[in-house]
Amino acid sequence: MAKAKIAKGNGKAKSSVKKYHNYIGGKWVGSASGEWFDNVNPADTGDIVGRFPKSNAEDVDRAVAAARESATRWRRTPAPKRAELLFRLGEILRTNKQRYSEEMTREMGKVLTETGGDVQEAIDCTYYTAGEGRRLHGFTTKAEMPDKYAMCERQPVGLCGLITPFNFPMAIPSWKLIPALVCGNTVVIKSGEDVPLSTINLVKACEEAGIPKGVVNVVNGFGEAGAALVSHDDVRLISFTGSTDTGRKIAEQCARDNKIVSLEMGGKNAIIIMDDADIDNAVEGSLWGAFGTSGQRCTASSRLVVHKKVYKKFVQKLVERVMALRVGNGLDKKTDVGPVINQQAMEKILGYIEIGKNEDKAKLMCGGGHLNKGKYRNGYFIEPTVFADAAPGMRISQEEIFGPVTTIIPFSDLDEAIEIVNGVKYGLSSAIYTQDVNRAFHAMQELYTGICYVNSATIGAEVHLPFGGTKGTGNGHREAGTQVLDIFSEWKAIYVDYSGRLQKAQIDEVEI
Ligand code: UN1
Repeated sequence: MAKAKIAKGNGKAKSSVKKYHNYIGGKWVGSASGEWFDNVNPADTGDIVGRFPKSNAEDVDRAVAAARESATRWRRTPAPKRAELLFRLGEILRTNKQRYSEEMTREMGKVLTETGGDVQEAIDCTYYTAGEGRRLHGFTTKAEMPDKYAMCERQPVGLCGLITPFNFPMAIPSWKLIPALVCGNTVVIKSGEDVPLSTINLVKACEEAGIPKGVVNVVNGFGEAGAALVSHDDVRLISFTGSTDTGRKIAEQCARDNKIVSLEMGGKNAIIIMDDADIDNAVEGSLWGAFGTSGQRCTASSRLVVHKKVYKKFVQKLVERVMALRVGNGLDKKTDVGPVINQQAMEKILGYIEIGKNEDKAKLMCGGGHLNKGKYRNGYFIEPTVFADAAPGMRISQEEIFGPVTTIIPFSDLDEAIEIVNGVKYGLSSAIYTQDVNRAFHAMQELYTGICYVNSATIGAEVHLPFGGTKGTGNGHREAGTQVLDIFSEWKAIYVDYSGRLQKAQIDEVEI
């Protein structure tokens, strides 16, 4: 996934711009350095959404100290009681869904229906995961010695550092925060620098729900704050979603410090369209999978692998639909595709379009341009772009672009298609359109990804199923579902000997 590295802002900020704060130990505070950064609307860079504290290691230190201080009380709060507060949080999120969605579109760019979906995903995650407060099942088993009891239970891992990206500004923080809390951990969140307001909205809701001071802390800022969190001695776990480059550095640091680390990084997801597919349905799915969120999803359908027998028809229908997409400000109800997140992302995406045209020499079917005139002049807009006749090894077929660009690759036999889909360094999501149950099951078995869809695009994961990928996408963990509990809790095996004497497992003979 692409990750912003530069501060947004065009110097037009006025003193009337609203200031937001870090949340540390239950207090809303500025940064230790007194510095601020602007959160700019990517559809209109003259619109400053808010001003946020630019935090450094000192702010992180204070947030970690607050999280440490509240750890024992929170850990000892019974899990069903922790969950009650989370259910209350779910209610607050539901009540404010509209406002959160509008503010999210303003800071992030994606269209209102999608930011509504983002907030809804946070609501779903909160209700679903809060339910775990009354489960968090352990198990009992039989001990090998008489008069001895054996059982296993989950315990919190401790202090968690959560580092979140820009593309799902409330959903992804909730995927990390809610399970961390239900398991009894305290947290410090480093918000995504392009979308800090949605994290602040989530955390204000936590405050309103009555989650005790110090349990949830937020520092806003850039890589400096993130790096300080990752290397802090009192942080036990880092959960990160973002670019593969940053993820690798985090993993290296965590390995040196022996911290638990969960990573969710890039994707180069593909849809297979078989010759027996319902072509209109496959076109709809491809359009949504490739251009929803302006292609800025880890799960975006950035490759369409199409059977030669239906290739011409599919390409023609898809291109027709792509050319009709309306690009614009996500707050405008008529917009289909919003801007990309910032200047750096835009340059990277336009760079890949150049690679597609020149180095790779794929066929540009539509789009390819930077929209920078008229209503587009103050935003980061790119025309929805389709490349066809691409080879599987081309850079545009292999590397994550994270923008409104998709690449069509022809094939002639299902196993060849599966090889193409699996032939990248990532393994997040895959899909197949076919009416043939045998082909569908063969693909479900052979596609080596963490998520797989049949007759649907590569996006649209639901919160009660595990989310994550194979190979370069992650490091073996899964968020969401009940599987996420394995990130935020550790198993404790407990033996109770009620024989009243020393019994040596593996050594004493037991009379039968
Ligand atoms: C992402 O792709 O970065 O599956 C997260 C989906 C969303 C989450 C996507 N529920 O499309």
